[in-house]
Amino acid sequence: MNAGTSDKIFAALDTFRIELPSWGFANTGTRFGKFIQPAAATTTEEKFSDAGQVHLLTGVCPTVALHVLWDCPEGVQSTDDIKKFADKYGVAPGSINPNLFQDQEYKYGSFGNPEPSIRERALRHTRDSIEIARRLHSRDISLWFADGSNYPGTANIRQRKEWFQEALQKSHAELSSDQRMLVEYKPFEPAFYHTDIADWGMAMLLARAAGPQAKVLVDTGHHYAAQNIEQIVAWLLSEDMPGGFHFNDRRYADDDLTIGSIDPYQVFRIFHEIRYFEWETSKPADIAYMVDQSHNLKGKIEAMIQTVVMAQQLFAKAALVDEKNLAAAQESCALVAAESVLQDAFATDVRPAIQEWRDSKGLPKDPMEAFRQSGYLERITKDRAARNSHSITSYA
Ligand code: RM4
Ligand code: MN
Ligand code: MN
Repeated sequence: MNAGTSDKIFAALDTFRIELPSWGFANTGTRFGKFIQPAAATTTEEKFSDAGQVHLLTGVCPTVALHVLWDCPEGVQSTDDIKKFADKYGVAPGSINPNLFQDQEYKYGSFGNPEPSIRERALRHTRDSIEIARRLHSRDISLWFADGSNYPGTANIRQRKEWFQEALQKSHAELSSDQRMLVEYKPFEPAFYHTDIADWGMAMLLARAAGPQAKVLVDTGHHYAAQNIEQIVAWLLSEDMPGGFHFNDRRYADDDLTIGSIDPYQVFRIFHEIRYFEWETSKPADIAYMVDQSHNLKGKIEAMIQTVVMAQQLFAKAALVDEKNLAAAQESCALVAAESVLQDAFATDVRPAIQEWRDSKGLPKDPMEAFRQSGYLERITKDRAARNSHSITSYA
């Protein structure tokens, strides 16, 4: 590898940060069963401790996303504790995720519920979440809705769109000037006939209607199979609308598998579209990279380290795309040449350069090995096993 190539990788890695989800460290499962891991985190403090460990070894995960219902049991009052955990474990609170899907009241929806008092309750929870974010100096409030219906004719789709618009506008009005609201979409699950915010176009229209600080969040698992996600990203970039990513991989539905485990080329293509936009416009894209994965069978901390390492590799590969050559090849319709620019970058083994980069930052060259050597897993397994054997809760 020549010096120019490793310089490009170093420069790219210097800018790359990815947020960990608190819920990725907790016990989880499928609708058929929960598999309890003795080392799983059951408290917010333990989630901070585990996220802190991943950041300590990788150096690129300074923030942890919080789910309000699962991580802030006392609501706004929980923020004092959370600040303490952040100081103690060396990771700051990141995006704040209101929970508008779990309470019994939300059986028929939250912002889209026909009952005004439930829409009001959902708005109150969103307001509280914005206040939590303000107290924690978190910039992003990340909104995902389970709202939808299971059978044709059972919901007034247009009316619900109006309700969503109204509630999102009211939520936007609560934001401080430095905060953002991210609107996530998902085509199905838990609703199986219609989902109120089913795709990027719906999310974008609603975000636009809500106000200038509202942007779209792309969860890579929230598309129909075969959807061209990087095209969505390119369109959002050209509309100044991407706000963040929830990364995970999938084979069938919203599988929440490890990034790059099924289709690493897709993640590379997404990163490439973002970098190509930055190269062409000389503007940094203001996008938060976040992980949204829950690992049922893999060890949770190992899975997160594996995720971060893979994300860095794919980002570094995307940094090797020769934009000038690509633009020229596109311009002259040199199809094979253009495609090869991407393929050459993707085929480069960036791992040695990434190891050097870690070394230059005083980080372990191999974070997974360092984790296995650290004794952390043995320690938490001992501390947590007894409690976990009685616990069957997921996420929280
Ligand atoms: C949803 C969506 C949200 C996440 C929840 C747990 O499918 O991806 O972002 O907060 O799952
Ligand atoms: Mn998500
Ligand atoms: Mn999801």
